[in-house]
Amino acid sequence: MDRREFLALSAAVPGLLLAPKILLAEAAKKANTSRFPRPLEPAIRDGVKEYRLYIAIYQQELVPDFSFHTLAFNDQVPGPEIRVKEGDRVRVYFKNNTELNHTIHWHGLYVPWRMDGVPYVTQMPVMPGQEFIYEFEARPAGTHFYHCHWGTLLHLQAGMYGSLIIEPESDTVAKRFPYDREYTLLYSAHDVNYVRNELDGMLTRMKERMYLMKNGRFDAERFNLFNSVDELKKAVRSGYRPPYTNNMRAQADLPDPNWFTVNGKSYPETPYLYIKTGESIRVRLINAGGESHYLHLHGHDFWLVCDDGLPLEHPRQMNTLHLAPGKTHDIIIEGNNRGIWTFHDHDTRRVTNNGLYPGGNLMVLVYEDLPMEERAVGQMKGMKMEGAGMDLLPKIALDE
Ligand SMILES: [Cu+2]
Repeated sequence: MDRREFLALSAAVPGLLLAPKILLAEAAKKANTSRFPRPLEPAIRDGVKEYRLYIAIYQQELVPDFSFHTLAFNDQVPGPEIRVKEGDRVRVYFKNNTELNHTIHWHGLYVPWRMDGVPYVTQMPVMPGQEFIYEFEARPAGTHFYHCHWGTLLHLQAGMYGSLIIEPESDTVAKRFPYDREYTLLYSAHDVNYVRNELDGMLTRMKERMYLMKNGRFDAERFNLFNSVDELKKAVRSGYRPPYTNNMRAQADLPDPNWFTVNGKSYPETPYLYIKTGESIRVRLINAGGESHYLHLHGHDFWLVCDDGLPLEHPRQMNTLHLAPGKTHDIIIEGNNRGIWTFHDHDTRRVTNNGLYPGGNLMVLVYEDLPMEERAVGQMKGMKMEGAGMDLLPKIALDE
């Protein structure tokens, strides 16, 4: 196959993924359920909901034929969804099956401080091979998430995040906006080169450290380990150079994300939001990454109903929502404008895959009741195009 043939094929095939007739096929709808976080089933012991989470190295495919190495809870990116009722007693057995340290932080929850998952502040890191048991009461109700709090700059974008939904005793959102179905969307941004280099470097240092420890030749200073600020200051006075002094070395590279995901996938693998005319859907938006997103829905205003899991006293309508890092927002979309509509970051850098548009967190809201005669461009009124039956949505030009 020459380049021309390849481009012709690559332009045609991903475009087909979004062709309306395929989007609306039963098989596509069924396959779409795998694009949302999988719920984790608890074991009930003495009235406590017990969950088992483990962390291991995993390979996540972002789009066809592009994978990167990640750290994943239970071999899933995002991690499995934990869904409990307000006030439930929750126990999580967390097993570390990697060569790196980790913890779990319960973002937005009122846990006892020793359960907060901040290494060296609330607990010792969960070291390779160790298990740590987290236990807390599920409060407050709402859309939350969990994530690793060790080496967060790396571990968070490397896949260590998952949704944690606490259902309220009385759902004020459902009372005011009765909804027919709901979806959870976790946003993230990844510098895959950074993740690869960092994971590589960390594993190498870890091996070296373990070797030196075993042979009694471990030097804490060489690994930048100090028991207190005073100890660090003393070392500096006697000639130790902290790694952040840039006069001695190049500045550390901060991640510069080049892949943007929703539920661990980039367009055209992102999930579809299915809706029907007259239905309302609730969408739980979680920003588990380090970038700000400006999410815009075409053809509709939606209702912003929750902020950080807390129901708003005065829900308001909008079509573009700022989802800052660490935020969760719940929105209600009312099915009142039949069609196929894009829902995407209006910061257009984030609808690219390694710099190529379209990609990233581009998604589609799909009306299941779109009539057959409206499904192909060539049959739309007032539009003259060659080749009847062309796709409604842009094809992917991989070399643009
Ligand atoms: Cu971690």
